[in-house]
Amino acid sequence: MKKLAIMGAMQEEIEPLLAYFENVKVTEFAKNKYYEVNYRGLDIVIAYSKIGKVFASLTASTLIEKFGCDTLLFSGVAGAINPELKIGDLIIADKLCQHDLDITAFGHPHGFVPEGAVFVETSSQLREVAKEAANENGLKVIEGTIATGDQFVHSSERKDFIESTFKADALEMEGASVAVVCDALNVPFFILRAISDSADMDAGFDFDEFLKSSAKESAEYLIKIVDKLI
Ligand code: 3QA
Repeated sequence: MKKLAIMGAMQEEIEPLLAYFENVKVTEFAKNKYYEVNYRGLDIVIAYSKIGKVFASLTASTLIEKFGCDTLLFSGVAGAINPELKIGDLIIADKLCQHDLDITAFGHPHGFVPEGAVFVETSSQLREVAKEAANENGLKVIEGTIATGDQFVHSSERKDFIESTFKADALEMEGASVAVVCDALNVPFFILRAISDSADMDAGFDFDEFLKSSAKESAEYLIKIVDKLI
């Protein structure tokens, strides 16, 4: 690994990282800010994309193609589907899908378009390092499927659809698009999230309440993983 990308979607998701690293150099590009640091000899570029798949794809592509990052780690929050996941719990994606990608009118499964795939897998090496870091620090992490779509899910109907269609454990709005970009550009990546809500009726309320604390859980664990990668 020569240069590491760390991304989030919202400012709150990368704030704890920017607070942790020192001597941050800011570069503006494509209406966004990129934060470059050197941490224990490793060059790292940090950015938040703004919400949703389009912005996340732009940022992931920029981190790789413009800044030359060759590994990408995502840190942020997610809505829980798997009832084992409570607010503050950590999930690392083994694979991701786009729950709102729908050309079923032509007989294709949900989440599929020609020459694509329903699921994109994350790097098993990075997952192994993440699991070691979790063990060493006494953290419980669930490994599972994350479903991504351009919707803040706050109803049991939508949640049940995503659960039954993709067997997803958690949902959010960026992971799968980052996965598609990294997979296409051959960059090993992982998607880490801490639960902020349960994507149900109370989701809006819970999200506002737990965004900061859950984003911090995710970021603190991510730093432990980075320490192991160095
Ligand atoms: C939600 C953030 C988006 O980047 C996806 C949080 C947590 N719970 C979710 C849920 N459904 C979908 N995604 C999530 N992130 C953006 S809306 C709030 C914006 O506040 C993961 C996620 N239930 C803006 C203040 O006006």
